[in-house]
Amino acid sequence: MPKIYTWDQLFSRRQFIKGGLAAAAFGAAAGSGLLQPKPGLGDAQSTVTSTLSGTKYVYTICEQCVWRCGVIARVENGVVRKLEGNPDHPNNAGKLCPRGNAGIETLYSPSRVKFPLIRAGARGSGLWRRASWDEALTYTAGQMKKIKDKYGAKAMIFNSTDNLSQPFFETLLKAYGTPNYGTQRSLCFNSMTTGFLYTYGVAQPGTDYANCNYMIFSGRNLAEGISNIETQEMIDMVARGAKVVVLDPRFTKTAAKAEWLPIRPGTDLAFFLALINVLVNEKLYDVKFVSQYTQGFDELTKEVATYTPQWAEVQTEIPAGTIRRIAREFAASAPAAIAHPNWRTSNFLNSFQAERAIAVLNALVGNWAKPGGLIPDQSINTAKLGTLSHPSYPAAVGMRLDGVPWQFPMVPLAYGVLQVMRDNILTGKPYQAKGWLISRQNPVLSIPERQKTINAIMKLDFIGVIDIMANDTAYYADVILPESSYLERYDGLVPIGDEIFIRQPVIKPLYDTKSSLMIYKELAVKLGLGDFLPYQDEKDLLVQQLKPYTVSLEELERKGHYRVPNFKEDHSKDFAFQTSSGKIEIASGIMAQMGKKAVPTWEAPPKPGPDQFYLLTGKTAQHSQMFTQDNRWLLEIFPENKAWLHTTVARKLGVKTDDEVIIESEVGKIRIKAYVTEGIRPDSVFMVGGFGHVSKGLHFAYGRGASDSALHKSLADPISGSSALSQTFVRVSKA
Ligand SMILES: Nc1nc2c(c(=O)[nH]1)N[C@H]1C(S)=C(S)[C@@H](COP(=O)(O)OP(=O)(O)OC[C@H]3O[C@@H](n4cnc5c(=O)[nH]c(N)nc54)[C@H](O)[C@@H]3O)O[C@H]1N2
Ligand SMILES: Nc1nc2c(c(=O)[nH]1)N[C@H]1C(S)=C(S)[C@@H](COP(=O)(O)OP(=O)(O)OC[C@H]3O[C@@H](n4cnc5c(=O)[nH]c(N)nc54)[C@H](O)[C@@H]3O)O[C@H]1N2
Ligand code: SF4
Ligand SMILES: [Mo]
Repeated sequence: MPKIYTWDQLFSRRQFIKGGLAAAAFGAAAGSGLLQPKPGLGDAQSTVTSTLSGTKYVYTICEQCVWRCGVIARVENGVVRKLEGNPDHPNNAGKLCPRGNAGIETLYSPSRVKFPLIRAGARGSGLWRRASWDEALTYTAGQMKKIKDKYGAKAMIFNSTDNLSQPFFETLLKAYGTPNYGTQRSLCFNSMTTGFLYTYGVAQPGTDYANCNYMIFSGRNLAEGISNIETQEMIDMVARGAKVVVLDPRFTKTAAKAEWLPIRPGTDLAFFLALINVLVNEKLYDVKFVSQYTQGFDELTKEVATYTPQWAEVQTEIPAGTIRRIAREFAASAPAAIAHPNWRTSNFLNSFQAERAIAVLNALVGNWAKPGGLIPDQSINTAKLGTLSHPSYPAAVGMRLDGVPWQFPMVPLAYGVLQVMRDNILTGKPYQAKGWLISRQNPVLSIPERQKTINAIMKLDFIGVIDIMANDTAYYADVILPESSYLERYDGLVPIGDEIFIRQPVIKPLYDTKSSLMIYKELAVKLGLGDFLPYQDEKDLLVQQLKPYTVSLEELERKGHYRVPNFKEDHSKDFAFQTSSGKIEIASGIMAQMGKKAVPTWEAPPKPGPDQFYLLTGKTAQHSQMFTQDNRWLLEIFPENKAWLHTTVARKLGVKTDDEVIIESEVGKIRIKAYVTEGIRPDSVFMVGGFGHVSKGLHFAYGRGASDSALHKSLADPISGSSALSQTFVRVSKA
């Protein structure tokens, strides 16, 4: 009879300290206090001395979020002591954010899953038994085969969020033959990428901060929703005196560096339509650029005629005079002026229209491919890796459970609609899903209506999770395949511009864990699909990726990056817009074809009822997504989320900062501490997402703060599939 462990036994600190290697590492790096002062790199002399005494510096890539900054790890006698930013890396130019610095704690965390686990009690009961890798993979493959044989490959769903080895996960799911793949995109940027795709034929144009003199952000908080180098560039922009405007119902750290416009949630579209109205009426647009590169201007002129600044003032609560002034300032700075595409624009169902208006506004001032403007498709000018040849994929048979394209004909296939996929596990329509394999994603906390996600999991025959820790989704899994942390493993190589970067182990794995590259490979072998991932081990794969180049893997490991010689940028296609007309589509061909208004148009967002508030969500600089809330170093500087309430609202409720409040929506109810501030509109409540974990396997995060995903309604924009995370209205009362 195998020994059965509870989560407490598996992950208690006492248990952890008993483990030999782990104990050494824990004692050295994590210490007894919550936040051990981080060891400094030291001066040149001590560096030399310590090199003699077993110190090494290893180049690698951060994975405390999705941004992929360059890291130099200082390792002393097998213990990681310090992570520094790699000054030669274009994503961060030598700087790490708080989360990057705290990566050591991710490595040495007692919440790590240290060996494969198979569920030994009811789902979510927290009872597990240790399994060997062979047993865990055989079990996983067995379940997946059974589902495929009985119900077809389509009954198995694969999920993962952006990561370096994601292409190999995608290979596995295509080889398996399912049409069902869920990423985070519809919770994140679908309205932006779809809006820009349907205007420019480019989903994510870049932004030239270095030369830009006027930037408008709407719902983008770069100072806290960090994109490392972009955050640095934005700060540099402010420092050199360029103008930044921030539309946000909340006084963010970015707003503090800018002209802050506390816009009414959901009305950014009205603001941008009014800017377009002023540009058109006052002939402030780039006439030559518009006639040469765009189509649909006349239709736009008619549409925006009524979207005056006075009209927009009523919607947005931003004075008409301010709107008109900003339109004029923006045009005067053009083409070195950008209405930023933003990022997590999944705020309202009308966010797609807002993004289309933003895309069109940029086109009107002709900032495309100009200094200080939007930068065309950067993927063209990126070094190419060697590819692996494999058999052709089987046809993926069946309708997609996320409704693309049968319910969402305009959502690009690659983006999907994750929240609808989850809903259809529950409805069983158009067919019943039976299995879910999830890698590097935490849908229990990231998809709106948390309880629905848990119910969906309970309905399945099988759920397998690949994670480094006992996160919420893993807590409900039948099998956990533990990945080595990013400081212990290789991943696929990363080309950026003319350079190729490597993630490599800075120490050997502390536990019985594997890289996802090998987990996918070994799972593929057990499924009889080994030929699709044709590498023996990680190094073999990396050598194949480097095949087009003369550099050896050893040299890449030593230097951390490789610059492709004689790399020439290709700008010949900058103005070859991949739209149906070949032009920038102010009037979108695809919108017209689908019987919708082709130019950006006003869609009124719903408003909260009396005694209700908009519920806003977002990031804080000290945490990543649904992941770092267990990291003790980060908890030291941001211990829990609180509900932001405006002073007048708090007074009315009789609530002070740190008093508990009850927040209730149509779908859920939570209890959370209040944070009373002038920095939010009186009609809104804000919470940082990612807290309120349900997994008892998370030592430090369990029971901290509350999850707004328990309150969020599930919505999906019919055009982009975007999830509308600000379109939930709540009631607040004193607890
Ligand atoms: N530190 C840190 N950095 C991160 C991440 C992280 O988790 N932590 N995550 C990364 C990821 S995946 C993403 S997508 C980005 C997200 O980066 P951002 O999109 O910049 O950040 P968010 O905080 O998600 O949302 C920004 C703001 O939108 C505001 N908002 C809500 N509704 C509305 C509205 O209707 N109109 C307007 N104008 N504003 C509104 C919120 O108040 C919030 O301040 O950050 C990335 N960087
Ligand atoms: N309430 C609310 N909901 C949101 C948002 C919000 O602001 N508020 N933001 C939305 C946005 S913008 C996004 S992008 C999504 C993100 O939502 P998800 O993609 O679900 O969230 P992540 O936190 O990125 O999930 C990462 C998972 O990977 C695990 N992990 C971390 N490192 C590794 C590793 O090296 N290997 C493996 N295998 N696993 C690892 C973590 O433990 C965690 O379980 O959430 C969306 N949902
Ligand atoms: S932005 Fe911060 S957490 Fe993200 S990769 Fe860079 S250093 Fe790491
Ligand atoms: Mo995101």
